[in-house]
Amino acid sequence: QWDPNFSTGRHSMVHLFEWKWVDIALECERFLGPNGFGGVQVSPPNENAIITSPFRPWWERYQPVSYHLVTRSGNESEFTDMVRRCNAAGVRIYVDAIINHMTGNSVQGAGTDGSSFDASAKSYPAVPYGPTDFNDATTCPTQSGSIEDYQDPIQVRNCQLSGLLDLNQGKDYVRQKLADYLNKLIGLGVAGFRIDASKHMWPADMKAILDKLDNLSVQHGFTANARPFVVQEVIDLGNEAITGSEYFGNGRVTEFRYGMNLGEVFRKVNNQKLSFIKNYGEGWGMYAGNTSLAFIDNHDNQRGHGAGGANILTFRVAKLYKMAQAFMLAWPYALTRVMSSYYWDQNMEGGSDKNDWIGPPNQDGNTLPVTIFPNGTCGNGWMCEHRWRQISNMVKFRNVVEGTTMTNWWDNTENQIAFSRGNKGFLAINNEDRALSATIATGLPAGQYCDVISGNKEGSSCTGKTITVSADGSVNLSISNTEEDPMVAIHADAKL
Ligand code: LAG
Ligand code: CA
Repeated sequence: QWDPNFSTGRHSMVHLFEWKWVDIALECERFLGPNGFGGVQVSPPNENAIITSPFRPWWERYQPVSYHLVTRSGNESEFTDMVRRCNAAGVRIYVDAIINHMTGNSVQGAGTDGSSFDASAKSYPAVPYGPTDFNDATTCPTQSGSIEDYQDPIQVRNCQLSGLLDLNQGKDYVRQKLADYLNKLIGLGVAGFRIDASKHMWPADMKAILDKLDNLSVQHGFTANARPFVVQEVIDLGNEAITGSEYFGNGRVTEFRYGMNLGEVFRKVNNQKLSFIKNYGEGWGMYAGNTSLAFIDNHDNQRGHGAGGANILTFRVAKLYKMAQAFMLAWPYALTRVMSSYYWDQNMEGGSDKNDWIGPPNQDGNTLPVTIFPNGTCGNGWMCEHRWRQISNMVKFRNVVEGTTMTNWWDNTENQIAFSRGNKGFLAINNEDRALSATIATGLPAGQYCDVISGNKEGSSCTGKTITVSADGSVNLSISNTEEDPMVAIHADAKL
């Protein structure tokens, strides 16, 4: 299903990576709800392996032990309370569902809920799964049991990804266990799923699992017969045997080229220029917007995992990052997801980060709370990009301009661009090494507007720049390249 089931007037989601459920509940009530966010992608809520070497990496949560809802983000009652409170605040919850595999193939011990498991015996009694529930030499054609050739779809689906024990979703028993887990979450009020490692499951098996899912919970405010939202994580850069389009029938697909190409454009690598993105999206060979999820970075590629490479923009290059986020949120393409990260010290050696495993801010493995400073930024190592004014105000912009098309494209043939969204909104970006100075059509009614990049509209005044749209709908813009944020955004709800 492609529709995120947002409540009315909301059009973007945020990934609160590694946040605790108690903090997400608070964030829905104090920030996300009031600021027009539609939903939250949460970290995997099911029991995972406890990895101690390295110490409690973020990626231990991608090694399931059972479907008990106990992790370092919280327990089942905290999860239940979070979903209820977020729904009440108008914010949906989407679960990162790890259903391709269980733990690494040689780990054993106890998971985050104390359940024992032994990967070498393919034994997960708390589900329970046993040896016959996994792919083996009869289904995976490689000697090693691992994926060796990404041009062979059978290997990619039936062999082990990164040495993770690969479930056989061809078996009805496995399908039912997975569906039971997802249905439990639906019963608690979640609105849908990000399906991890979707490329590594057969689209028909995925469909068989999704067909077993219940409708969304009417008690939690969903309309009758609403189906769970699905975004399938498929890394498809166009050079493998498997394409994301094989999965469109099941739901949306992650569009990894979106953030990768946009990173190159804003960094001006390979002679890329902002003026080239006037047909960004389908015009660049990406998936149709109504079947895709767009994002600038995700939890993998912001630390060199997954796909996208070194040009991915993250909070570390804040100026470019905010410009790219503003473009994405203003641009009429796809469903948009904003990343919200925690800080870690990088240790780059030979182009890769030796610290790419570091888990969330913690004390002895217990995740620290997200604290909020009086100015609205976050403490304890939480980056909270979604709270950066330039980003949260563009989430609001996207809500305001929903339903309009892109009009009045303007560029200087290089790295200065501007465009409107019908008569509702206007964005200009200067990524040049010199000032932008031009008179540009905005499509907006004449009047004074608050620039939501440099400030907020408070009452009838603006804490940032005031922008005047003249009688003919044009604006006389001058944006210095040395500004903290060399861009301007105005919209109908920011009229003074
Ligand atoms: C994903 N999408 O398809 C996730 O977005 C990604 O974060 C997951 O990998 C991956 N699929 C499997 O769910 C992450 C880390 C891996 C990590 C894995 C399992 O990127 O580095 O593998 O989670 O924890 C780790 C080690 C490997 C080892 C493996 C098994 O890094 O060296 O082979 O565990 O022991
Ligand atoms: Ca698989």
